Amino acid sequence: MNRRTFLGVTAAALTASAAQATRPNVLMIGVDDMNDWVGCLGGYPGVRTPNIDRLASMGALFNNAHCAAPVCNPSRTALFTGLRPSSSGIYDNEQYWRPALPGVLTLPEYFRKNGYHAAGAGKVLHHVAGFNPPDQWDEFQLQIFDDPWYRRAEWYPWVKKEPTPAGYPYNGIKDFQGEFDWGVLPRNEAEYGDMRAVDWAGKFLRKEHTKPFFAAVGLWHPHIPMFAPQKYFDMYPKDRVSLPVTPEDDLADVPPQGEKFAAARREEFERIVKDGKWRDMVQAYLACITFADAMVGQILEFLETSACAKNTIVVFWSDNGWHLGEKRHVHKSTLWQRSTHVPLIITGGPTRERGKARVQPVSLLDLYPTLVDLCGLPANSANEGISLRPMLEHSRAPHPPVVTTYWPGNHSVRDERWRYTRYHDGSEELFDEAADKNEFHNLAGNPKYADVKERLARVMPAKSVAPVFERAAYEFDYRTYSYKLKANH
Ligand SMILES: [Ca+2]
Repeated sequence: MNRRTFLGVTAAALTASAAQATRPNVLMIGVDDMNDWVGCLGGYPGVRTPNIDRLASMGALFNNAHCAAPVCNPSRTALFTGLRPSSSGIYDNEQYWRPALPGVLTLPEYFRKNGYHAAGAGKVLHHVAGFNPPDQWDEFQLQIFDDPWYRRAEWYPWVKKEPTPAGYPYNGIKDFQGEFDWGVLPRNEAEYGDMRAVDWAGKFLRKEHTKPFFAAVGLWHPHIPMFAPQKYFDMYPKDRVSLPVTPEDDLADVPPQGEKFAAARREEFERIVKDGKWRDMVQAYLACITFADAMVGQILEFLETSACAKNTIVVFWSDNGWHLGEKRHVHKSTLWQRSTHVPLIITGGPTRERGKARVQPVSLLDLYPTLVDLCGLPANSANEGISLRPMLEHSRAPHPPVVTTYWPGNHSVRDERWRYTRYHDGSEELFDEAADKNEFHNLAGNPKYADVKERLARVMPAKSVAPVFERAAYEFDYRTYSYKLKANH
């Protein structure tokens, strides 16, 4: 800068550009359907997640973190828009958020508007065409799937279709079609789809950056199909894999709506059990968690050996949890701990008391305002979460109870000790997580706990907006990324 230019610049502009130059970068690492079977969360003794555990030791582990909705699209939409499902009307996987929420700025859009470079790879927002508009990003590398034979052209137009391979389904369950498969693919570790997102992260982090960046790497694992290299299966010999505890009468005290959520994929669970494959499925899930952990480790190594190592906030999250037979259910989409409890770690920025777990409840909805706060950007008044900065600075800083919502009027609230759920018909569940972490005993009918229920009910959204149109209501053009509501809507 020559002297003439220098004199022409106001002090305020100089301060602003100096702030701009020193703003921290953000590196998000998202995983899919990873529940609390993570070493540092203690959900499954014997699980191997050394890299995620190391990340937790370097920053703040939120060990009571919950998704805003217990399934991919509404959870990720809430995280990236900062809006609750009950405010956005995005409750499930079939609902496009973009045409329903015109004018809403997602995290990458907000960071770009404030001078950041926004970049990503893999499954960040929901993975089906129409859910991740490219205009949010300066650069984005799409998800590369391990099962291209399953990916229909109208949902995944960028995927080159391949014939169904010999040996499919790899889990050996005859006629078990679709996405729910597991096993070892006949390929090297480096050839798995998620490794392309890892490669992307390496290239991106080693580049010279002229602007601060917001980068998001979305790993598919341990989402189904649960494919991983043999060595990860070998870490969990089948005879040492333990199954979840599932009492016969566990659903007896669950209201009909809860039972309905749990029954949505019951056929698949029963088929897996009938074929003697339950333990195999648990083994595959563990293998995929450790595979995901290894990929997280590689991304962290890229960061740590890059020029941006010191000035990058890392956020690690999973969009929702996963059932492996608890309450006779596989998949997610319930309002129990198995579906709502997720790993969440933040390092860098103002984080103190590193390695110390935060036990107060937090929501993935809090990430938007947290990152905006940590990077010194103006607050987005549309955000419905709360900045976690106080909890980063002080491990015992308080946080109000948090809500997970699945379809209108079904809310589940967590505080440090309790889970209180109220379904749309007024039916209820209350679990004492300190005494009953498996949520076997519904205490909602016990008058002794009326005050607990009343206190937790206060944070439930008073109203749930109607669900927005499902994607079948639109004609979506992938080339122009435009949505046209069909005539009959
Ligand atoms: Ca998910």
